Amino acid sequence: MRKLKVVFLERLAMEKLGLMYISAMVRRAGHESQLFLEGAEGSRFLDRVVEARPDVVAFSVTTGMHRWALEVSARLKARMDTRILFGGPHASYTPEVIEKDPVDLVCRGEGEEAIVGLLECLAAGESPRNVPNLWVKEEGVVHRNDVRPLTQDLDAVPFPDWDLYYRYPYLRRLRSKPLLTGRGCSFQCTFCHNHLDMPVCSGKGNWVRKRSPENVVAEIRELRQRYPIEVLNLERDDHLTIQRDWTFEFLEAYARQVDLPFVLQCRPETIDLETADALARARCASVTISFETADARLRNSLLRKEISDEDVVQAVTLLKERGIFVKTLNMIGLPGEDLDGALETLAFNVRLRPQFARCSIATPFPGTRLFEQSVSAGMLAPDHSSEDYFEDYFQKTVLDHPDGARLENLHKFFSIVVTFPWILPLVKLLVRLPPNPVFYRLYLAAFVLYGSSFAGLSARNIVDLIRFTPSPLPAPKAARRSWTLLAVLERFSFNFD
Ligand code: B12
Ligand code: SF4
Repeated sequence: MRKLKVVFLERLAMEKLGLMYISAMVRRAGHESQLFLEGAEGSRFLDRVVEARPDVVAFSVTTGMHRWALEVSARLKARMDTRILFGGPHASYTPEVIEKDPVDLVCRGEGEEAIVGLLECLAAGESPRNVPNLWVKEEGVVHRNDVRPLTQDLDAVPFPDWDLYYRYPYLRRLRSKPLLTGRGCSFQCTFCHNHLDMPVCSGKGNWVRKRSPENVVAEIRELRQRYPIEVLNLERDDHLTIQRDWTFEFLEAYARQVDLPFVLQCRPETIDLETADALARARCASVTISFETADARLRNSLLRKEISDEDVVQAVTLLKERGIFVKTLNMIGLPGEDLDGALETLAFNVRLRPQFARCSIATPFPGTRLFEQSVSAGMLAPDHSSEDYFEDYFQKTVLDHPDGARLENLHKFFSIVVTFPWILPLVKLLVRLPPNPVFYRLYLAAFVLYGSSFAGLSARNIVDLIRFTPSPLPAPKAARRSWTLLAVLERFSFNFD
């Protein structure tokens, strides 16, 4: 069999587990894989790729960031003959991206089996046009394949190929490492990827899947043997505590076999007395809960969160009583929400007093129900293009919002006001000014402060992250390097002894 080489390209200065899983499969199938991070490679980024002579250049794309991938692909294709493969959320929900010039292949849904199928065909000199999950463009014709059954036994998937990312020393030495205990969430929130994935995978097996606690613990052991790690990041699971029996079994195994603080993300109604106690026993350092908005009507009819105020208050109280830090996730600028509504969400957070209140600007991604709802509300053009999205949801609203500018400004001050509520009267005046780089910098500074105080980031970690973070695409000058840095700091936003 001919040995092939897959080169993954990334803009983010941090790990994507999806790519690590795929890389592990590439290697298991006897092929080579390598990753180049734009920020770390600097001006030699593209030269390094060309020198690596890849058979396939692969990207994991989100909506907005895909423009960077398109641009890099076009520049690469001008310099070498290679195949360009897009996978990840934007490829799954907007596979039509294959119509863009430089893209040859798109993977919808899970990529592990698809990439192996692709490499098998290429190694045998055959066309991959029938490989499930792939859309394949050959001589201008797009071959669209169905999605294969979902991987049901996650224990059978090899552990992520950590070296893909941790060959970069600045990532290896970061104190927290991520891990996934499962895939999928059964709720149908209108802004989230889950309700998009479910129909694509309908009839293909259970969407919500969990690894066995033993398999997770085995991965933690191996991670600890190979890399420095002080906190385990379980925040990448959409909803860690989704299955009650599994949760207790896992926390019990964790408390018995792993002595490491960890952070997670889950729905608030799953935190009752018993769960909170089990979390504390297992050394849980922080729990992230998202209720998005204080307006229960918007939360439960527009967003379909199915979460009550009481659920939130109970979870926050129980966790804080046990010394577990609480982080909330909020969204402002929803269709139907004005500045007063957003201020209510802020006030709710002030009452809850979480250790950190993260806020994003509501962004309806293509395909989501929230996108349709925004179109119906007359706030988004039905043909709003993927090309019009920012790389992140920390900058501007994509909605035609009457309160847009003031909401964008409030977003910049949200976390700061929750920590220092006495500045609210001043902020109410400031939000009337036009959005500007100073506010953005303040927002960034709050994250850095938060990141370094709650995350235990060393000064070196912070310098590294800023250094290796590339600038965003169309962004205000002041936002240079900010967005990824925010994401990175967010990634390390945990507390530990
Ligand atoms: C952890 C996380 C992050 C982390 C790490 C990023 C990452 N993608 O790993 C951080 C904090 C950096 C982050 C940032 C952002 N995120 Co995020 N994030 C997630 C989250 C919760 C988990 C990702 C994960 O590990 N999934 C588990 C792995 C196994 O699945 P996967 O990544 O999808 O990969 C599988 C397949 O997609 C496929 N695949 C993926 N990549 C590739 C590549 C190839 C070549 C192939 C063949 C297959 C393939 O195979 C993988 C294995 O089966 C997801 C929601 C989710 N559960 O997926 C949101 C999610 C990906 N994020 C989202 C968003 C919006 C963002 C931000 C824009 C937010 C912001 N900061 O403003 C940024 C964009 C960052 C970027 N440029 O990619 C959206 C994307 C929506 C969209 N239409 O693009 C999601 C889907 C959440 C949502 N709103 O529904 N995120
Ligand atoms: S509960 Fe969370 S992960 Fe589940 S669908 Fe809603 S937003 Fe997505």
